[in-house]
Amino acid sequence: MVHRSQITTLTQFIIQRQSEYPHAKGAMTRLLNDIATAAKIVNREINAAGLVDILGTVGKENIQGETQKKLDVFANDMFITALKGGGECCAIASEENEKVISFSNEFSELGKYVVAMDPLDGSSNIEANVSIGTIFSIYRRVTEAGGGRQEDLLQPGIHLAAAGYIIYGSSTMLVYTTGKGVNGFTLDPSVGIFCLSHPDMKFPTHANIYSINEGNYIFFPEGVKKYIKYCQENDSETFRPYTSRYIGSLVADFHRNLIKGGIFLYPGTTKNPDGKLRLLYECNPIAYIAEQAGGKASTGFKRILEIEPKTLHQRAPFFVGPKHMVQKVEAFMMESQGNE
Ligand code: P6P
Repeated sequence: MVHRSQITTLTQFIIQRQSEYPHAKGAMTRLLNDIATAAKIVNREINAAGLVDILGTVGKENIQGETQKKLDVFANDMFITALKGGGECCAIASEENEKVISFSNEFSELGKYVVAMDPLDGSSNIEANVSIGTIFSIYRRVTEAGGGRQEDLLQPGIHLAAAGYIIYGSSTMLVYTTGKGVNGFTLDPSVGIFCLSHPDMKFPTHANIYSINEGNYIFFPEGVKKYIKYCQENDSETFRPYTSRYIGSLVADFHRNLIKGGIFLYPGTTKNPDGKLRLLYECNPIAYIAEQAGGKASTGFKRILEIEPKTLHQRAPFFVGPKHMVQKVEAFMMESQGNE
């Protein structure tokens, strides 16, 4: 933790880091600040949600067929408005929108970046006052002119320029990477400033948490079933039996595992072979952060960041956490391949 007297704000930190990128002209700095601004507004609404009529549903479904919460729509609108107004982003892929939102502005040069985002992940937990989050991926555009297009977003995670999440919890934090480590900033709500609180975040070597929805056990692949039993064996040398922790909100589960040391698993099942989590705006950004924090992220057979996306909302089986834990579940998956 950082002492209050040594406060580095997010803006100061991003600007300091900008100097490490010789060709940087400040666009990424401005883009990340645009995201932080929208996050503060969303945070205010979430904190007030229990008091005003912003809980509940808008009576519509999003393109995922999931009932849209008022806060889902509010968060989506806030991030789109901030990114469009900031001028550094030329297109957005959002969990809440079926197609790419493209910005074409004849008055000024268009932004060089595109953003894939889940504006409010885990929103089904809002009524239960469980921590929820925003997840974002930032790519450089690959098309030359005009508004951003789908091909600017359908890039593998290895091409990410930045990725991060905001967790709206007991405190609100913004955690991000631009490829040179992971840093966490805690919002001081009294002044509305994100302050560096978790510099250079890494998975702890002592890791003993596993996070999975065991209610789906009978639908899991053989390799996952074997891994769950491995987690439950009694072996003090490898800190087993592990502790089971699962809250059903990806950002909250991943953030806890990053801080305390643990693996998160959302496997494919016999019902949904590609699992539930979306590659572009859930798996890839979290995988990039995990790798930058010394961890690993896999489908059980393949590095998440090397998947070539074919569609905006495609899903992927997702195992993410400390390297040795992900390698262990991969070993069970390889060993059991073909036994299904
Ligand atoms: P399940 C929330 O709806 C979410 O997309 C992720 O935040 C979370 O990890 C997952 O779904 C939980 O899914 O099937 O365990 O309820």
